[in-house]
Amino acid sequence: MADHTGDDAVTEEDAVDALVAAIGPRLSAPIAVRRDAVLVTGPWLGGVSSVVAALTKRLPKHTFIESTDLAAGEAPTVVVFVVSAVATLTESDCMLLDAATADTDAVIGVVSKVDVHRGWRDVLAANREVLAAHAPRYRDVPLVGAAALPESGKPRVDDLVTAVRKQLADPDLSRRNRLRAWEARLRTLADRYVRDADGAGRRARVEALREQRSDILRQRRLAKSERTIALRSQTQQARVQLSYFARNRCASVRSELQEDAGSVARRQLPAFEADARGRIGKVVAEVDEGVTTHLADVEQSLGLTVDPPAATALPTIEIPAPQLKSRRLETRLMMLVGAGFGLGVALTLSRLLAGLAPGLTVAGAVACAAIGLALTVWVVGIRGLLRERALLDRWAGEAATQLRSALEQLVATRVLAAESALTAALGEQDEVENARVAEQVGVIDTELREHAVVAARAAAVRGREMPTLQGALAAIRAELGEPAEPRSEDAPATAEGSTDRNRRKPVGEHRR
Ligand SMILES: Nc1nc2c(ncn2[C@@H]2O[C@H](COP(=O)(O)OP(=O)(O)OP(=O)(O)O)[C@@H](O)[C@H]2O)c(=O)[nH]1
Ligand SMILES: [Mg+2]
Repeated sequence: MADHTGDDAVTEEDAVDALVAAIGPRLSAPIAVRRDAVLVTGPWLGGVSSVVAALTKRLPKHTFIESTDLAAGEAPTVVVFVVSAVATLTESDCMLLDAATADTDAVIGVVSKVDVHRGWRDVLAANREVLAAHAPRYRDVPLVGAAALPESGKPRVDDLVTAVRKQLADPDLSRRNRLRAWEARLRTLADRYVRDADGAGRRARVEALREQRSDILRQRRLAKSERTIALRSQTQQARVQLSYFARNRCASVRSELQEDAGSVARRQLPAFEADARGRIGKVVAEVDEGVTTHLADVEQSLGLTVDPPAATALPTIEIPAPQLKSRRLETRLMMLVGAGFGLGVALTLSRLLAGLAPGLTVAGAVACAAIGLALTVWVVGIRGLLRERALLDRWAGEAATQLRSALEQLVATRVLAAESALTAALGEQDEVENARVAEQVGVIDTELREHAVVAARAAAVRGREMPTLQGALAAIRAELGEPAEPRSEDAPATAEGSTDRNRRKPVGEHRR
């Protein structure tokens, strides 16, 4: 730089550093390294390269570079921002300008290609308004028109050269640039404190955790009631189906036995009872087995394992043997009636025979008596058999009734036992599930508490560091001649603090 020595610049920068250090001794200095060069930059196709070429030609003692020549962490001494005169500045152009001038206070705005755009003065005036509205620091930025590479004639860059010379000759340049670099640095720090305390990412995570937590608890409650209902309805259904099965088997054994009793022959009479008892025993075993199978299915469908019930003796049907040979009085009466009937038949026959063949009296009488006797024996026998069949029929009916009540009791007892065993197993499984869910919720709660602690810590850091930062920023702005407008971070700082407190509270509330 022609107009001041490097030593001067260092002294001025030190003075600025001392000013900030007086307010915040622990504030870390800007990291940007000042490069003795003029940065020419601007939006795409604005005419940057042409301006660099023209300026290099006109001011050969100075270095003019494009943004690609600038290493990371380097800051130029002056920024020349070139936009075409074809249109006014857009919001994205302003953002590009902000980025280029973050650490450099000296800025010159150039409206290029003025040789072809006749209305460039209007564009320039409009740009001035846009810049002033964008940020106070651009209010007094020098704006010039230029044609670095006109379609015809000589380049028109005199105004630009004058403006660049003036900026480079400004004795205050180093100080202003250092102040601007400090401002950028402090703003970054303040933004970081606000961002940390605000913690958008953390807040999203906390939201997600809360949702997950209530999901887990809700699902647990739902699963529990679903399983209880399933158990109740399945056992209820088992009770109904098994009772129906038992009654059905009873009814069919009753009709079988009664059918047999109705057609039993005299020879089979003694075996009937034993046979019937055998069949009844089989039905009891069959129903018992049916109950076992059905209950095992219920267990399986509920996904529960239950210890098999202690083997209990099958119910026995206690019914006295049928009274087949007892009623003597009735037998005697039957004999008497039968004898009368036989005698009657014998007498009628002998009369008839005497009328037809009078010669055969003796032989006829003997034959008639024999026929009468045979009829008597037959009638008495048939009557006895019918009576015994009726007895057996009644006996079978009673036995079936007893069987039915015994089976109903069997079903009721076994289903009840199974229900209580299943309920107990369900209770155990619930315990295990509860423990698992409690562990999951515990992990979530721990993370929520950690987030709350981190948020509180970040808010505390912001609360502690912000006043110093803002004091330093205000001092720097005053030095740069800018209004000390209240920064947008101030307002949310306290509001956020209280929000954080409110947010933390439910973590404890949720813990049950
Ligand atoms: N009429 C006229 N055209 C110009 C002028 N300056 C540059 N141009 C034209 O504008 C176009 C872009 O010029 P550059 O200097 O390459 O612009 P740049 O901003 O470096 O472009 P990129 O690096 O491609 O973004 C070229 O076609 C130039 O001929 C000027 O003063 N007048
Ligand atoms: Mg270029």
